[in-house]
Amino acid sequence: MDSLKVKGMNCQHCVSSVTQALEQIDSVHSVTIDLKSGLVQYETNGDVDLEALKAAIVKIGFTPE
Ligand SMILES: [Cu+2]
Repeated sequence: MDSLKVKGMNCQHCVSSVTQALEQIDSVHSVTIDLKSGLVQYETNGDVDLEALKAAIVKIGFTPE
């Protein structure tokens, strides 16, 4: 289980958007997000480029830390 913090999520729609954006990346699955803390947890199968993950989040308008 890996995690990162994301800023800018303020409702369940934001959570769904970020979840979907991450799940579209090959090898990322089981995305769990705590809205209050902005903590995004996820499982990966093998190598995932953290920068690609962050880019997917930025692309939909949120800010990874
Ligand atoms: Cu929202």
